Amino acid sequence: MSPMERTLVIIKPDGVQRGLIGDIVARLERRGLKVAALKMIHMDETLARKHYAIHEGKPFFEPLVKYITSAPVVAMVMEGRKAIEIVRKTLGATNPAIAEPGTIRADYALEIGRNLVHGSDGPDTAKTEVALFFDENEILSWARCSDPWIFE
Ligand code: IDP
Ligand code: MG
Repeated sequence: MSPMERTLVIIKPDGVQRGLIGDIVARLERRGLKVAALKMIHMDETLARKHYAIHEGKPFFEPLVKYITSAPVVAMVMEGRKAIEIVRKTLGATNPAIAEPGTIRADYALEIGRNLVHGSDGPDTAKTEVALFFDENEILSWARCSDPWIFE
């Protein structure tokens, strides 16, 4: 059986501004993923540049930093077996225009530069991104009464 994973999810400024926090959290939660940490923050430029460091130098990097720091975001740690891959699949392709219907990006967004949500793309990035946004004591290990009905 695959081990429990933790992954970072961010509801980006467009998701917050458009009143979609509840819908986005609900979609992830109702799949069975467990919220291990959640907070609203206004990302500063230093955090944004660190978080998106891999994209530095690309044409969309500066607009991306501007977008992600333009207004508050909601940062979450989601937990579950295969949580990293499951979150990515639930969010959909980076470009909402070609994301599969039924994914968050396809159902709520149109453009790549306003794609609502972030999800870590692998075990290494999940670890570093979670640590970038949350102190260890902000992440809760808790028994959810529905766990045995979700995890075999
Ligand atoms: P991901 O968020 O699906 O992992 P990445 O390729 O890591 O996608 O890109 C990070 C973020 O940068 C995207 O979610 C999107 O907000 C933005 N981005 C990526 N490519 C483009 C682009 O071509 N134009 C505008 N923004 C982009
Ligand atoms: Mg990425």
